[in-house]
Amino acid sequence: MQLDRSVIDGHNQQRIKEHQRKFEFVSADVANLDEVLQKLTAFNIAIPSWALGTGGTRFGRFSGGGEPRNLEEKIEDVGLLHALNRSSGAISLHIPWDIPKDYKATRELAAQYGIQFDAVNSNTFQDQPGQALSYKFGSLHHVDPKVRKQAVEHNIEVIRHGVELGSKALTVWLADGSSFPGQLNFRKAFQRTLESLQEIYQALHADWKMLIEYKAFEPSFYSTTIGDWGQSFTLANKLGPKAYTLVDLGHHLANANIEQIVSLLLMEGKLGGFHFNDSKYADDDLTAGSIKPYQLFLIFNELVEGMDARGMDHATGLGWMIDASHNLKDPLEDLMQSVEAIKIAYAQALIVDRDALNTAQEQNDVTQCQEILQQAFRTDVRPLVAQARMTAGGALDPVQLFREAGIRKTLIGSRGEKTVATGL
Ligand code: LRH
Ligand code: MN
Repeated sequence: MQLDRSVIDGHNQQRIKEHQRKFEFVSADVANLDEVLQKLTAFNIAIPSWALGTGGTRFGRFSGGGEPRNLEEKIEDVGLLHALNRSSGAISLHIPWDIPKDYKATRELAAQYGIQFDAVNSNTFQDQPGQALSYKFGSLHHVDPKVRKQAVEHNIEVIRHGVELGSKALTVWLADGSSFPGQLNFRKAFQRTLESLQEIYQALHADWKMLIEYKAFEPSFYSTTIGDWGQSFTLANKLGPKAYTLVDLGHHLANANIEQIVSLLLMEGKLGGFHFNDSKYADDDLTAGSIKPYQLFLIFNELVEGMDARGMDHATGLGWMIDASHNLKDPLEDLMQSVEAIKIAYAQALIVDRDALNTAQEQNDVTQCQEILQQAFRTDVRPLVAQARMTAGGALDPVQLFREAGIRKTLIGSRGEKTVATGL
């Protein structure tokens, strides 16, 4: 479904007065306004192909209507998001959930919507129909070299799909671990994982990255072989310059200081990208910024400081992706809220008075340090994000326009009430 330009213009026309009043108010105090708006306009977050339908838990799944039935409709939905917020210009595919039937047609459809292909994700955490060997006891760390070989070949096949689509990164997340003490030899499991990743690493093209995603637990409930940043960092260092860590915000133990982890991985040149979401308890995969917006701001505060220290381009220097699951909300509304929350946190980090903060830190003026950070966090930057979005051709209020235009109703009309999207 293509959104007509006039629909967005009409929506913005109704809101322009109120927007300009709020924009003038906040921008009056933003010293680096043009830089902030330029950076916000350039900042896009990739949409996970597996989160365009209703998610579920083991206790149930309450599907909404009009969900994408295939890869083509998933690309259309990301195109819709991008038309509304001009900040979702890429899709991250998960293989085998989204195997393209015709690479050329898939590339052309994506180009039609201005959508690129971000990292491709392998899947050795499920057994596929007709699969020779099971991943019940793991994949790259499995005791059986035949199972490891099967998993390595799958990852190499995923790279092949990515190359055909113009992707430049492979994300590897492994459910490999154990659920009972004694079940696993940790040394052998880690060494086998490293050797398997080394074989996959050899298949990477020169301009590709391998993003190693760590996770503390689930579905393994005693140990996870790549369970924290340290294990992912160690593997990335042993593998080589094309290997990096991937930080999924929901994959940490309670109260982990994620912004400090991000600061170190970035300083060491081994931070590859993010899976943004939020959580109260575990890997809840909730809307970004919906539970801990201050943490999201603090993470972007470290990113802006650390990326500037390395002279990295904010928009292209790291992999920016969402990884969420929508059990209750309309998937597209939830994704638009996540993109908005991420850009708000980024905008707040861009208006932090870095010189004043540096001076206060060097003087151990703890109170002043907090005052400076919270001045930025407590600034309502939404008009800045909206201004960047509008000048890029988007809607001033994407969620409201999605509703006003009755887009979900239209999708249900063309796809039906009971359609189910592949994914989690
Ligand atoms: C694992 C994870 C990983 C994906 C999966 C869909 O929890 O975060 O990134 O492969 O979700
Ligand atoms: Mn993830």
